[in-house]
Amino acid sequence: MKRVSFAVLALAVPSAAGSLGAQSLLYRPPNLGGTWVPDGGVVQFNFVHRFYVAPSAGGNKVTNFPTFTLAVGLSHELALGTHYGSNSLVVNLPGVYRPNETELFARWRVVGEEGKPGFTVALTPAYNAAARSADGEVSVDYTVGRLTLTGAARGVSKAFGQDTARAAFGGGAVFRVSNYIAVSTDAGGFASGHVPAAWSVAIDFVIPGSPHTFSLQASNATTSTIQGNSIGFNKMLYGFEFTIPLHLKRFSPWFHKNPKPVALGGAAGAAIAANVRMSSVKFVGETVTIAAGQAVRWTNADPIEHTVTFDGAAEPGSPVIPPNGSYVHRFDKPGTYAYHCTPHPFMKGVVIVR
Ligand SMILES: [Cu+2]
Repeated sequence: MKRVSFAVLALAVPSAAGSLGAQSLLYRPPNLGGTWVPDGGVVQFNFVHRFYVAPSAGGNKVTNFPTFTLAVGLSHELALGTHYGSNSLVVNLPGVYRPNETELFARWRVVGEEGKPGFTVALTPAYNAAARSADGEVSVDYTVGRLTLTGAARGVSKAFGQDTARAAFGGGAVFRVSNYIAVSTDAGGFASGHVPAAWSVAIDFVIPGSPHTFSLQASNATTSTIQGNSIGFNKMLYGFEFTIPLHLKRFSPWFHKNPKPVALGGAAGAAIAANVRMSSVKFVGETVTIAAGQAVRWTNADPIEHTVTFDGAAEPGSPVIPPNGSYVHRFDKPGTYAYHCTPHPFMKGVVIVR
C-alpha cells in the first residue's frame, strides 16, 4: 500500500454560514468536515444522531450511532475541537473493536469564508484515538449563489486501526432552496482497498429566529470523523444533526445576576398608561389600549435582549433593550400599532391608541 502523507491534497467540504454565524448546515453536506470555523469566543456543539431499526427477539431494536462535536473558535480562522462517536464501527477488526471513537482536530481556514461566494480552503489535521492514527483533511468549497460545491482530500496513517496509510476523497453539494431550507448530498471513500464508500443525503433547515440549524439525513456512515466519513457500512442509517453555537456572552447573566436597570425612550411628560412585561420570550399584556398622548412602558424581565419594533416602521421603535431594561414610548395618533421583537419575530404585541 503506498504511503500517503496526511497532509493531503484536496478539495472540499462544507461550510458554515457567513450570514448565520458559524457552522450552518446550509453550507455543508452531512459527511464532509468542511471549512467552518466557529467565531472567536464561540463554543460550537453539534450533535449527529443516526440509527437503524432491526427485528430482535424482544421486538424491533433501535441501534444508535451518535457523534458529538465540541469545538471552540480561537480566532476567525482557527479552531480546536473534538468529535466523539460512542458506537463507532470504524475500528472493528477481528480481536480489535473500539466503539468509542475520539478524534481531536484543529481547523485552519487558509482562504475565504464559508458561505461567501468563491473558494474557501481549510486544513484539518487530526488524531483519531480509536484508530491511533494521524489523520488529516484538506477541504475546498466553492459557493456561487444558492449552490455550494465541496470536496475533500483525506489522508490517514492507520486506517481502521490497521497499520495501513490510505488516502480518501470526498465530494458533495448543498443547494439552498430558500434562505431557510437546503438539500445536500455527498459521497466519499478510500482510494485503495475494497472498502465501501460512504454517502449521505439530507434536507437542511435554519430554525427561524435562532442560531440553530437542523438536518434530516440518510447515510451509511456511522461516525462524523475523517475516517468515519470515508467508510460505508452495509446498513442505511437515518438520523439528524443539530448545530448549537454557544456564544459565551450569553452566559454573562450567570455572573451579573441583577443587571442595572436601564431606562430607554421617554414619555415626554405624558402619563404611562400601560405596562408590558417581556418575559419568557413573550410580550405579557399582548394587547394594551391607551388614549392618544399617553405612553406605554415595556420592561425586560428576561435574561436576554429584546426589542420593540413596530411593523412597517409605523413608529420609530426601541433600541436593543437589555435584561432589566425598560423602554417608554408616547403615542400621539390614534391607531392600531402592531409590533414584534427583532431577534424573536414570534414575539408579537399590539398597542391600540384611541
Ligand atoms: Cu426578543
